[in-house]
Amino acid sequence: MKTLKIAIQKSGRLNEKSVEILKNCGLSFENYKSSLISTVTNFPLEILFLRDDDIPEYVQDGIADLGIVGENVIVETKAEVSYLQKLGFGKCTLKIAVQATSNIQNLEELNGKAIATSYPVILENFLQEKGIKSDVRTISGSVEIGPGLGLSDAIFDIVSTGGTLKSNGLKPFADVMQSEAILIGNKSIADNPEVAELLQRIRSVLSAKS
Ligand code: PRT
Ligand code: ZN
Repeated sequence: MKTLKIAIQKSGRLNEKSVEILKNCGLSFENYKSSLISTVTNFPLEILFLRDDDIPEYVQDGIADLGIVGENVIVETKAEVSYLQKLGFGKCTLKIAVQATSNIQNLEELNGKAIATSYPVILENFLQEKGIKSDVRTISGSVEIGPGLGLSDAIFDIVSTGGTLKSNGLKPFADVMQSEAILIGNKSIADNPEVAELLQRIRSVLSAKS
């Protein structure tokens, strides 16, 4: 029997809930902060702890069979993977935001404007769909400070409570995408009986919760 591999986030917003759902499925494993791989002792499964950005490609390429990652990261990396199950945590909305004082009213007004983001693929898809041509500036983090410094007219980022936008003098302008953590699988694992067993256990954990 081949040992399956599942990739989850090593640390960050999805780590704790990813570990929790696997433990609630009855899987026994050590969860040392320092280890990158953990072997499940009562199921043919290994857990790989990775940066979330790497998870979709690892699953696409078959280095991991399964993964737990935010839908936004799957879309952004353009990875070709199967969506097996939404997991109900890590919920957020990706939004375009502008300065709280801005009097920008409609999407057309974003034409020719600079928008700073760490998610250029998702943003470009949205702008193209709406027929808007903006100057998309990709930066790796802290996009919220851009408008205040005059680096960009708007930002596109993940929002959950809205507190970060507010404390940086910004307000939401347009919702682009909803996201939550998703269990993904390599395209070729559909008929694997261990995957089916794990999926069934995950679904019963989720339905016991709701
Ligand atoms: O180290 P690694 O690369 O693995 O992690 P990371 O730092 O890239 O990601 P991490 O742990 O911050 O987020 C992992 C995933 O959690 C994201 O890809 C989303 O799918 C999901 N998620 C849910 C969020 C948020 N909520 C969230 N609020 N990801 C980020 N944020 C950030 C956002 O970027 C902004 O800076 O929180 C801030 C806004 O939060 P509010 O509550 O002030 O609106
Ligand atoms: Zn990341």
